[in-house]
Amino acid sequence: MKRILVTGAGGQMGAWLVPALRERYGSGAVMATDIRTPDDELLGGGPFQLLDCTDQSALGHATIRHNADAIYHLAAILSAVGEKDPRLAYDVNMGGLHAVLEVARSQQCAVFTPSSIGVFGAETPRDPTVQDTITRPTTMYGITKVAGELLCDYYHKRYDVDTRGVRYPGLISYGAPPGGGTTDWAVDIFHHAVREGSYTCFLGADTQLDMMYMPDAIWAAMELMEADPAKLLHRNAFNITAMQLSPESLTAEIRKHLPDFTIDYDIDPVREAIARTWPKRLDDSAAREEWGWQPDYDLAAMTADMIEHLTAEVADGSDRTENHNATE
Ligand code: NAD
Ligand code: AKB
Repeated sequence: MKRILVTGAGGQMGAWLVPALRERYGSGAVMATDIRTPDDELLGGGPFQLLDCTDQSALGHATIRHNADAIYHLAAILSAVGEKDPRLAYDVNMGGLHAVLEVARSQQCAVFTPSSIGVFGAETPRDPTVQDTITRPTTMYGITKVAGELLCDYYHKRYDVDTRGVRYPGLISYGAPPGGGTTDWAVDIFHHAVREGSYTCFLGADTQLDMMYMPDAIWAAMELMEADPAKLLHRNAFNITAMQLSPESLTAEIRKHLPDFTIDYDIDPVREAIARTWPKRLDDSAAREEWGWQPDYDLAAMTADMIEHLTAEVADGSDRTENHNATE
């Protein structure tokens, strides 16, 4: 029987991961925590505690009280917000992870930490980006993610903490809005397409990035944490991918459902510059070989599902579009 604590549970990923964990392990077995209180319905009921993940003492007490044997550490400052406030990104991303790993070491917890395509930089081959390649990012977010991968490796080798993680590409979902990343356009575009029929994009029309639909991202996190440890050679930093998108290719797919949808461009130089250092296409063969990763959703299936759900949300007035870390 697993007992799990989730940090940053009120964000884009937590809104999907917490209900999925609760369905698999039981509602009371999953303690959701965040520095802000999310909407009640977002996490589907079950225990919640306000918690700053950089506060190691509070995190330790919460872990002991909940008798947790695994921590899913989602709390982070994403790339675009991180470029606005690099100090905050460093403090939360490094301080939070260090606190989580120290608590995990003393309480014998397993740890899942998402890494990101943000670990790659201008010197990395972009198409494809193989598993073991140059990781010299140009953003504070990327720097904390590379350092985070190394820190997780260190705690595993030195203290035998069962640390695991994946490098997510941009994640697309309905439900909670995205938290201030370079890939947020691929979520925003759907909300605007369904509500207004038009979207002004902050990346260029042909700027291609690697992407994934949230149900696959959630499956990856849960499956990796259940995988046979003896087979995990790249335990803290598996490349995983599902699809490759540019604003113009996603627009073409959306128009199959909403033929009148229009897009124009008002390019944000900061996010465009970041995107041009990130992979166009990841090579995820290590994840496929070592723990059986494979995505369910391609571009067509993801687009159809997003539009169906957002159309229903707009009709019943429940769509959430407010980005809690909006960078504009
Ligand atoms: P998000 O910004 O939507 O959510 C992060 C959550 O962390 C927020 O609810 C925020 O309130 C919380 N938080 C911030 N500071 C905190 C603190 N000091 N203590 C506790 N909570 C704090 O991010 P997300 O999209 O849900 O990302 C989850 C993880 O996945 C992050 O590690 C992120 O780097 C990674 N990731 C996300 C994407 C993506 O496209 N969403 C892609 C790659 C990797
Ligand atoms: C961001 O754009 O910062 C995130 C990520 C890819 O890590 N979505």
